[in-house]
Amino acid sequence: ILTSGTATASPKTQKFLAHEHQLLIDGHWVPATTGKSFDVVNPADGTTIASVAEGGQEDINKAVAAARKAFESGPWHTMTASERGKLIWKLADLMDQHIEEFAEIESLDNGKPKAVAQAADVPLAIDLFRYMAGWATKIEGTTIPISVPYLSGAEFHSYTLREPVGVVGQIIPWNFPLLMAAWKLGPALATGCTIVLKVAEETPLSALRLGQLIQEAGFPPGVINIITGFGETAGAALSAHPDVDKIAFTGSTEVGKLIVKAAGDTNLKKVTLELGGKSPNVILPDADLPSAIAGAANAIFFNHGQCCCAGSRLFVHRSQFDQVVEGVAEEAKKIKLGPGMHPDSGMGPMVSQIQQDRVCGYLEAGLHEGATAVVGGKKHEGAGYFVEPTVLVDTHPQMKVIQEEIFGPVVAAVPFDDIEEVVATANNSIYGLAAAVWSKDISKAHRIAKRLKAGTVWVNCYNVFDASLPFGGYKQSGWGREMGHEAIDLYTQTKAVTVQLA
Ligand code: TXE
Repeated sequence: ILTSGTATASPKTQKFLAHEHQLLIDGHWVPATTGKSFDVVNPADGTTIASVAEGGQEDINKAVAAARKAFESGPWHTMTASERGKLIWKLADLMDQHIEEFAEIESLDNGKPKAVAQAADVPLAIDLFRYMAGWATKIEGTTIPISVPYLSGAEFHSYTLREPVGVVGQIIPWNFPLLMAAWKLGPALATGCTIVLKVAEETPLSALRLGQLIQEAGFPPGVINIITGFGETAGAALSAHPDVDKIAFTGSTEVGKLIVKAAGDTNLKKVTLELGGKSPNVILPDADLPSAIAGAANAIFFNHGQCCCAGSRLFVHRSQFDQVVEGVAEEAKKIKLGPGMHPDSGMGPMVSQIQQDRVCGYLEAGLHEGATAVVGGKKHEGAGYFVEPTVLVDTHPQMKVIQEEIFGPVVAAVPFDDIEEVVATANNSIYGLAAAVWSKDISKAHRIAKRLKAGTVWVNCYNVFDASLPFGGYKQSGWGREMGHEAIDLYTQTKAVTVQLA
């Protein structure tokens, strides 16, 4: 583990961290109604880096009221689509001026290497806003020829309008704090919704910095409200609020089910969910092995395995199993663990002690049930919430490490003998978020891609994202899609208008 040489944050970031962090409601930064706040911890060493307001039920009520007012009667309501698009683009331009600062905040708050945040999280978030800015002016209805049998001779002109769904509650996790905020805010803004964003308690900071830029860009008051607070209080209040028209949630499948229940028990608000995964990564015997091995390592170790689409089940043909396992284990050994702010860190800590304990609990259970760790297998003792990159073998299908999402740098490698078998095993999961196939035979790869029950299938690559590609889950990995035009569809509703011609 890298212990010395960690860079200190830039003066800009330090100034931001030292700031008083409040809630953004109706265009103003305000303290929590209760006056309470909570500490934000740097997972690389457990130190407190900031204190943020602890929003609760009352703050959610105020934020929803502000969002409702902005939706029904504020300037947002009458703004043209082009003006909306320009504002979103302006926000992206402002973010462009602060890429390094965002990367530092993300690294200190979440633990990920600053270089990774700077190369992936922040540019992807900016790109998402630009992509969605373009959509604002392209949301169109259709004209539909109708013939009504019981009104013969009557003439009609029918068309559809696509209208914003209304006040949207958005609840996001801690693994890609800024990017998840962008995935949620972008389509909601493009379609003309207003928003109450509840960020994860582990990682509230980058969204608060974004809030400052939202103010600077000039979004009207109440269009975007940002609440820091806990899931069981602020999150639950948002999902049960009777005046919220839709909840968009990313997080655990367990909480996803609570959100659906809260919607059903209150106003049947629309719900979209992006939940957990246990994604299969299949290496066929005719794959280009060096790239498949590097890809398999990236599939699980990127973002410390804290990715909903992490390639956590690695299926390799028996003839190449040992070679691939050894190759992935070698990649794991090369990864330098260290604080995200260390320039040589390849992998930072888990986001929190809770997450470190959760991942280690899975490792202990797996090893106890008979799995073998070829590399890794435990946490790193000492300050910070580090877990060693791990490759498990000798698993069987009933083990928790095969069935459940670990959300850490732990891959289980499983041999297979033929394609029928591997397709069935790959699909044998309650989840269906992502999958990958490695093969030089592109026809075979296409055929398998079609049979894998997952919302995303990568062929000869992994973790490839673009704002234009829909992302979301089959089965218990979720409802609906984020990004692409499907996200636009899910933040709008269709109105059919029929006019009888005189
Ligand atoms: O998630 P939670 P946690 C999975 C992953 C991880 C596990 C637990 O397997 O190990 O979930 O992580 C808010 N009503 N994923 O506990 O609790 C919470 O405040 C409303 C997969 O962090 O689901 C946060 O903002 N909201 C995943 C958000 O939900 C509630 C990303 C996520 O927290 C709430 C994260 C409630 N009752 C974890 N309880 C992915 N799909 O990418 C919590 N929240």
